[in-house]
Amino acid sequence: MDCKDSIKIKGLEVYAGHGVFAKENKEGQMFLIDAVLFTDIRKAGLSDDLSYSTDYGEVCHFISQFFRQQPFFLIEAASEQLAMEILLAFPLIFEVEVRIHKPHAPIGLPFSDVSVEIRRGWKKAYLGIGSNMGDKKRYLEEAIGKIGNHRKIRNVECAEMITTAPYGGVKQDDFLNSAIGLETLLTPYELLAFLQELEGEAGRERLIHWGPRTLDLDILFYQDFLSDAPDLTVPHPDMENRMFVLEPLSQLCPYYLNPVTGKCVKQMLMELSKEMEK
Ligand code: A4P
Ligand code: MG
Repeated sequence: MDCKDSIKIKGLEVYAGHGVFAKENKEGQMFLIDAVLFTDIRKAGLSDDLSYSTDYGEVCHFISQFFRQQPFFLIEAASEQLAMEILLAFPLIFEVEVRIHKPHAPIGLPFSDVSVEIRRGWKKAYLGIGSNMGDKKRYLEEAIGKIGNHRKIRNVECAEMITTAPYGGVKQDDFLNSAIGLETLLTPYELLAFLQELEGEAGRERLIHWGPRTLDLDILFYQDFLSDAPDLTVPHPDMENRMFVLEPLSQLCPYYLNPVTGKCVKQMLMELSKEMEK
């Protein structure tokens, strides 16, 4: 989301028991909360209709209630959980900045304030999915179902499933492949860990590199995240050589740009098709 519109809440007072000391949990103290809600305001602005926006009064009550219901040791934890819950409860907010002030923290020195500030939001990601063992269609469908049921994943869309010849030189059965688009509150590494959990649940064994598998899930793109770490390389470094990736991906996001090469999915697909005709 490129939209820079926001609704700002400043200095919401909430009396709560967060802190590492038992006295803080028992007696409580005053916290001040600021929140910036990033949301597209255009439609509400033109129509003057609240149903196209998020009611900031409702958000304030939500924050106040959440903040009082469970004591955290750390304001870091309180901000993290609060940001997630706001994003889950108010779907039009695509990003949120939360700042928690603890001006009466028991520091034992004169000071005016201490605060923690974080920014969290929904990120767009695209995955490649494949199987070439057992009931391939069921493995794909089950994984897609589990991805859709994850609390921190929404708006899951799938390309058609296509049968593809094995790529990479290992003699093996044909694959069933597809691509998945989604929005997530998971970080790239949290998303990878979740996908590896799903591969494990499908009985995936890592015997031969590029060999047969019940389920393979790769992160192709994750918003503007770039990484060349061996345990997570994003964008997927070999995507432009893989018809079984580009074909389904081009159904979902033909004009999505690979931030490394500057080429969109459709262009990569056209170039690979030409290459293969030679
Ligand atoms: N890893 C690094 N980057 C990523 C990423 N972006 N997404 C690491 C997911 N994982 C990533 O993967 C090995 C390691 O890659 C993981 O530990 C992870 O931390 P793996 O799935 O355990 O092993 P692998 O699948 O043998 O290797 P790799 O490189 O993932 O293989 P690919 O690239 O998935 O290719 N032919 C057709 N027609 N259709 C296919 O789907 N798939 C492959 C496997 C070969 N030929 C195919 C197909
Ligand atoms: Mg893989």
